[in-house]
Amino acid sequence: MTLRALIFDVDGTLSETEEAHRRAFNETFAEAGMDWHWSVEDYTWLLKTTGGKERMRAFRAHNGAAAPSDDEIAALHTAKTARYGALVASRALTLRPGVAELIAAARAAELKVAVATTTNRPNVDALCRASWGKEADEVFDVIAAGDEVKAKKPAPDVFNLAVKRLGIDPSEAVAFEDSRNGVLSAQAAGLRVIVTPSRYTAAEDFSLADWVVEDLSAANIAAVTLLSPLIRAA
Ligand code: XBP
Ligand code: MG
Repeated sequence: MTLRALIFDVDGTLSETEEAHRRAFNETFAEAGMDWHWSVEDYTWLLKTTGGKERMRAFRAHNGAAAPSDDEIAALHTAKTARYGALVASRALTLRPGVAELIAAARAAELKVAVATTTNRPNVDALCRASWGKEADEVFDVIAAGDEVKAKKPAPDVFNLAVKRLGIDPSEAVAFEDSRNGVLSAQAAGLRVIVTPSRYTAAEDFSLADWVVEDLSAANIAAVTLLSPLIRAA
């Protein structure tokens, strides 16, 4: 098997974005005059539902309420995306350790780099502009994001789409994730997965992951690379 591509999740993997998402949701709810406010505790369980619109629908169901309607949720989500984009543009976030270096090293080694994320494409664009000073399609060869697929993680659809756009076999790529839903999604698409747990996912069960490392710093990547043949032979 030849390694030809690295496929990255965005939220929690490239950057600790979820507090910015939570703030954008809460500011949007306040602006709309709603009594919704998501605490860190609320958001920890709400994150198990991937996708912003899906998450709002999950909260509506939790409240046993009929409002807001799906159309209102779609409009709230558009407003939330604008707020999140402005937050990211104000340089509220940084990339996690080793991310920029790993992507640069992959490019230098002529590996393809891709994104497979639940978040919407404008959020990927905003993070790339703020973190790399470049458009997302200059940083990544392939981007599969948000509503491009019908079923979000843990369904394999978004990783399947990234693999298809890369024109490779899933055995030729490795996925990088921070959540259990992401691991299930990548593995269902036939990918091996390296997990870097994030602030909101640290307590999740990663026993199914191929590797778990604290972050993507060079020492951790070197250890994964060095030890993988041994692990496989065992
Ligand atoms: C993280 C998510 C996203 C964001 C919100 O998924 O679940 O839904 O919290 O993004 P991943 P949107 O780590 O796979 O990117 O509001 O744009 O849906
Ligand atoms: Mg994630």
